[in-house]
Amino acid sequence: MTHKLELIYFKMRALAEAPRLLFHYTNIKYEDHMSWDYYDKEWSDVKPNIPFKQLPMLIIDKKHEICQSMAIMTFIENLAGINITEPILNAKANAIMQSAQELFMPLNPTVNFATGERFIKKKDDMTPFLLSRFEDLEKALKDNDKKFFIFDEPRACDFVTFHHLDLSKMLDLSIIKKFPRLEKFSEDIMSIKSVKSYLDKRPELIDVSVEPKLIIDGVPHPTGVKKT
Ligand SMILES: N[C@@H](CCC(=O)N[C@@H](CS)C(=O)NCC(=O)O)C(=O)O
Repeated sequence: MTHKLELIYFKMRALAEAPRLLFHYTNIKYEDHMSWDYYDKEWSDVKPNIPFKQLPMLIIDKKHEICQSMAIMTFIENLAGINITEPILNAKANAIMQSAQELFMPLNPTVNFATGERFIKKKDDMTPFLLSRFEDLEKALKDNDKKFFIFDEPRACDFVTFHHLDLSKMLDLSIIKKFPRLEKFSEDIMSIKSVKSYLDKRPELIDVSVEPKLIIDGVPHPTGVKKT
């Protein structure tokens, strides 16, 4: 059965990124909407009526509103029929996914919004945590001896991890450079044809740490939750 899938988010490269990557990888058609275009209202007016008052949210068949990016990832995996059914492997994949997802804060807000001295302070403060978590992720990859975290083909946990690793390059490129196995993992994800074609055409995030903007249809827009 084909569902109508509408992903609602903001102008930022953050929690909608892994769902978008997984949609492209699994070749599942979906629509991508900015909150203000979808609802024709400011986010502050929309927020109180969203099930968990935050985005991204996936609307299925104009009826089911699914918040929480990890729930969206699990749904896409199930829909594509690539969910990991073996209980132990499934648990390991979930542990990877949650451990990568914990990188969200403060990495994603810092790269998307922080500027000047605040950017530098936040970067310096989070670097020990990033180094420690990257070390754990690198070890998990090495221990498993597969191309990706669970199999030789990527699953939801791989795309969540990829997103945060990829964003860390805009915080401080030298961090991932300390982890050659994670760099190889990133390159392997980026070289998947359907993923590469998405990465090549997604809005570019520019002027990080100065005045972050996304280039949407050739026009630079400041990151944020407001229509520009
Ligand atoms: N745990 C949630 C976090 C969602 C979240 O933090 N969303 C932020 C954007 S990345 C948001 O909606 N910010 C606007 C607001 O809170 O009003 C998830 O994984 O989806």
